[in-house]
Amino acid sequence: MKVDRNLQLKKFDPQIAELIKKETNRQREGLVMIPSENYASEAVLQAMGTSLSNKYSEGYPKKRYYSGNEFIDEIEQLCIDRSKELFEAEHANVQPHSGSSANMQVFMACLNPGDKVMGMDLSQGGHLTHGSPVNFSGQIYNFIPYGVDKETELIDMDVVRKIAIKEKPKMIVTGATAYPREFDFKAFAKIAQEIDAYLLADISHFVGLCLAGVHQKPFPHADVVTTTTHKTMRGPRSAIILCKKEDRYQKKYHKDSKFNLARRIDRAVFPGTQGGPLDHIIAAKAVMLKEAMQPEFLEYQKQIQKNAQVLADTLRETGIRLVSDGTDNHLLLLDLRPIKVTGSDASDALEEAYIYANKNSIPFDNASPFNPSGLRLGTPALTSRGMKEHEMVQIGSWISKIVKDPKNKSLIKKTRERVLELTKQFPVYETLDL
Ligand code: DSN
Repeated sequence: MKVDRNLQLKKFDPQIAELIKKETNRQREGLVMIPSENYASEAVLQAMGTSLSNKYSEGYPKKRYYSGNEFIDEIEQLCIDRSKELFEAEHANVQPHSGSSANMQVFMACLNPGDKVMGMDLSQGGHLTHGSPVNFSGQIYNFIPYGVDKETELIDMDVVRKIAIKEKPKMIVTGATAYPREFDFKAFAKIAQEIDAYLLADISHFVGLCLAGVHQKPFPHADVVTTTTHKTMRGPRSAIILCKKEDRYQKKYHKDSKFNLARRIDRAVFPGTQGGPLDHIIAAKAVMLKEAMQPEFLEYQKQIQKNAQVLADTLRETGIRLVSDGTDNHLLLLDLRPIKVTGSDASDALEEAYIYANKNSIPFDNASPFNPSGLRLGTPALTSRGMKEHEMVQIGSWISKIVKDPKNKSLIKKTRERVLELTKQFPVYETLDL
């Protein structure tokens, strides 16, 4: 039975209601393969569209600046408790609005402006907030980049160690947005501890794989962990910070502070960089965490990885070069230089066939970031729809044909028809009349 959740919206603002419907249909009909996108469950969507959006609750549970927070306190506390349990963390702050905010808050809690930090270069797979010069991170802090080896396209931990010993940063940031391999948190922690540096693991992309034990868990190695909640977690657009309670370098770097690491993180979130938390989003994060505690979540994460590997095999067999020759996680980075196609041309042609991927720089790319030489593909959203190895072989072959021949309109049209047939067999948001 369809539930018309948008009756009032349709009556009052049919223009916006219609556009929301069109966007939902686009997501239903197409193959969402941008690795940072996913389908939040209907339960998560429902928690977001609620009266909780009306409330102000600056502060933390039982310590608010506004009255009327009896139920909000319970919701935020549930979200905190579930986060700590799931991530095996000593402390959790569930108020950050986004991954970028979360990283900013961690830097503020641990560093001073001008401090040295090591992060993965954006052009080699890192995130904007890992020190890009156009981002606050690269402007406020002195970021020293590390990247991948030119031959293997993998992070070389000996090189990371050499840079760390030479530069002596106060923090090392691990994690990336376009690195198809696993991060060795234990090895990063060993290096960080050699030079008395904090280790921040930004696990936003592959968080689900860590929780499922498919990838190394960041605790106890990292001091602080940040994650977004909408990628492999399938939650709302938001983030969480997890950390140890005590600061192993309190005496060295924060001897004048009466606050431990957990308290400094909380203060950096509120009042440091945010005002009122988004209580409807915190409720949705709590729902997401409950979903992640179910056995199906582990199976889902394992399937994301299996699907990525089959997609990689299929593309490789059809002559497409993959950065690092494969994947360990949920994403693949295609090097389009050998087939003389640009990332934009490939992504535009795929979009016409209702296959959504994103153009992306590849390591040592000479092309501009606006028209880079790579294409990034991911499997989380397809896996949420129930697609498995069989579908990945099919989809891989469609993608391969289109990226090799992006101007072939009849191929694109034929593929679009097949995409529509396939997505009908794997419906999403069936019961919602969005
Ligand atoms: N913009 C996100 C991504 O697409 O990977 C990272 O924040």
